[in-house]
Amino acid sequence: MARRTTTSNDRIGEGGELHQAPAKGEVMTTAQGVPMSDDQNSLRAGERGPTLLEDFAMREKIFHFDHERIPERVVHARGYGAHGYLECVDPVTDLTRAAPFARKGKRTEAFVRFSTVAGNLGSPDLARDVRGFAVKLYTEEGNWDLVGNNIPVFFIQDAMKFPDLVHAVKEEQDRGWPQAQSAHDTFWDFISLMPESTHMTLWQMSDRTIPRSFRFMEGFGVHTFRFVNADGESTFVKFHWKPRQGMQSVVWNEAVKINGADPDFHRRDLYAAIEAGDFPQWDLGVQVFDEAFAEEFEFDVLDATKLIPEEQVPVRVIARLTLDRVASNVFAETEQVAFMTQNVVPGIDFSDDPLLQGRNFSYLDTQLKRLGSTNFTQIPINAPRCPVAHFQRDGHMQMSRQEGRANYEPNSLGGDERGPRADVDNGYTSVPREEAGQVRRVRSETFADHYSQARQFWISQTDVEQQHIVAAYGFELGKCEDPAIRTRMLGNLRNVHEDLAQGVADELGMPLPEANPAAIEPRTDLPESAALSILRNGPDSFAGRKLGVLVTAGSDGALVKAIEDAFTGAGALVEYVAPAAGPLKLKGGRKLVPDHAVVGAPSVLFDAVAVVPSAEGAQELAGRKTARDFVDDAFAHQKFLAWSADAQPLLDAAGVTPDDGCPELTAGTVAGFLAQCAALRHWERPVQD
Ligand code: HDE
Repeated sequence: MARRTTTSNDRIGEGGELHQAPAKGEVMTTAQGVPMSDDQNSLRAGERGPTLLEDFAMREKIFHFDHERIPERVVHARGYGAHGYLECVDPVTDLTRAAPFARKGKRTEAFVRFSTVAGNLGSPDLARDVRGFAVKLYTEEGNWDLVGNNIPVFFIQDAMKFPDLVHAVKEEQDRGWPQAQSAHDTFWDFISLMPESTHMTLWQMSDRTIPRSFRFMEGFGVHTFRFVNADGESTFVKFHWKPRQGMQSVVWNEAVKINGADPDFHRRDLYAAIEAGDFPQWDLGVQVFDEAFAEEFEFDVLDATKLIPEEQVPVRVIARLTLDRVASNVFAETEQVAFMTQNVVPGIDFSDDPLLQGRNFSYLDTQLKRLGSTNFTQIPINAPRCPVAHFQRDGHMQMSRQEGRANYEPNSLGGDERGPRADVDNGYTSVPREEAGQVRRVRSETFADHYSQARQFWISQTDVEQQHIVAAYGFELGKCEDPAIRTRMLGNLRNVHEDLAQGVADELGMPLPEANPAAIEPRTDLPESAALSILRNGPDSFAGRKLGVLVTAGSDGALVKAIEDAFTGAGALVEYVAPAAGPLKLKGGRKLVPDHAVVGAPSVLFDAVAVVPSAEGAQELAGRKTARDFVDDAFAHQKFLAWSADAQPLLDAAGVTPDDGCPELTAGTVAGFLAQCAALRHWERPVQD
């Protein structure tokens, strides 16, 4: 029932309890539809006597409540979803007959779920972790799920090792911690013994795993798939999601603090952006290549620990994804949505990537375990939007009243009694392909180079990004209790790049060990790839970002208005932070209701800050730790920090000496501040840790 205040139709019961009248004439019922007369009191014998077994209404209510939880996802438990659509911008009918790409402007309904991997359902959003990027497309030829991540490579090459990887990263079994973290012994123990994981750990230790929000990260299908056209011709394809908002991450110290200040930071961000009409968008791009390219490429295109540099096979944008509607019920939609890699449609097919093959096997099991019935495809969020007709029958929670007489095929009954038949010409057909070889448990030699692309990733990063990677390895390995794990990991990193290994060794205060033996001598000739860097692919404006404005009673109303107009005019969000949550009056008379009290809104929640208190307000804030931290953290996190002359005492108390990223604000300098903010961070400011 909707929350509301009491109305004249509400009644007070004999015990003084409130009985609310129904909204919109809607009467509360039991699950069987029986109207309820009382939702406050159980049925009892005598005013102070025992509750009766006869109370079917209470029994039913509590029975249902007791069974509300379903098992969370074994990985990717923590996630958040939204609805939207995919719009074709470049029909590629020569490459694929997949329905979404049939013609320019064609829209296909979509549901997307973003997630972290390791943490449980209630874990914080800013854990250092890979993000899931799972897209369900409800095409007219069935559901197509692209169940990807925000990193284009993976930790392992063969599905056989997935349970080991997940066991290693999850809480340690003998102690039950740490939650949502890879910074512990079992994870790095496993990784240090798995050279094939090295490339992925470079991505994992980069800022890719602490995204500013889901809106500002890339997504990847990871595996090589196939496109198949109407003539049955196939090509290989890799899928990319490119955020039209540009890429952006936070810094580690900030991530740690966001987790405390707002553990729901990412889900709140997505919800708020969509509700504000600032719909996030991604370009869907494809790298298309043929068998000949696959043969000549330096690595095996079936190896999920490798990527194909965009410089080698450019990304062609074919569609645009827009998220324009939040889920109306998180359990019904985000929790019950069942993604499966094996959900493909005519025009899409698999490659022999052993990780993908294993996934295709796995995802059906997990849905049965979590959703409890083979009929999970009938839950509205999972149900295809096109007609469904088959002879699958019955099972728990069957919602479909399948009509007609025959529930088998072949049958000879006529008319509607007969039921559906397969369509030889247009039904889904797997690409005919030759497969041969001995049946063996084996890893192809072509998968054996574990370090060359890791090195390519490293040399493609800017200095700032390299420093962050070194610091992240230092932090994570520093959390390991067993020194042998650190040594082994450093031995792996020596195979990637000496600067990286030395940097991490310095962070750990350890000497560099010998390089670990490598199955194949790492290559040093792979060129830099600009596409691998976040900072080289950032936004060109502050649109979609959030400015935190620290105000007090008596702040200069004209200056506050100039800031608000400039930033909201540029598509940014402005939120006000004040000493307390109650309304205050600015100089000039405007009454302002702040969005936050400073105690609950540290500057980590904003992309840039403006500190514009009154002179008196600045004195008062200078005496408050939360206000000093607001300023100090913004500065330490290399944010743009603008201030009015009256703010000086607060800056002094916070120990901040303004640099080029800290312009003094007057009505005339607001535009310059806004322009500066497009760079998102003043990376030139020395790091403080
Ligand atoms: Fe998953 N994965 N995975 N995975 N995965 C699941 O399915 C699995 C892998 C990914 O928002 C589970 O419904 C195996 C790679 C995402 O609901 C489970 C293997 C990639 C999501 C499962 C992999 C992913 C999942 C858990 C190795 C990136 C969340 C709950 C062979 C390309 C989807 C569920 C959502 C979820 C198994 C490897 C991405 C258990 C066995 C590689 C984004 O079925």
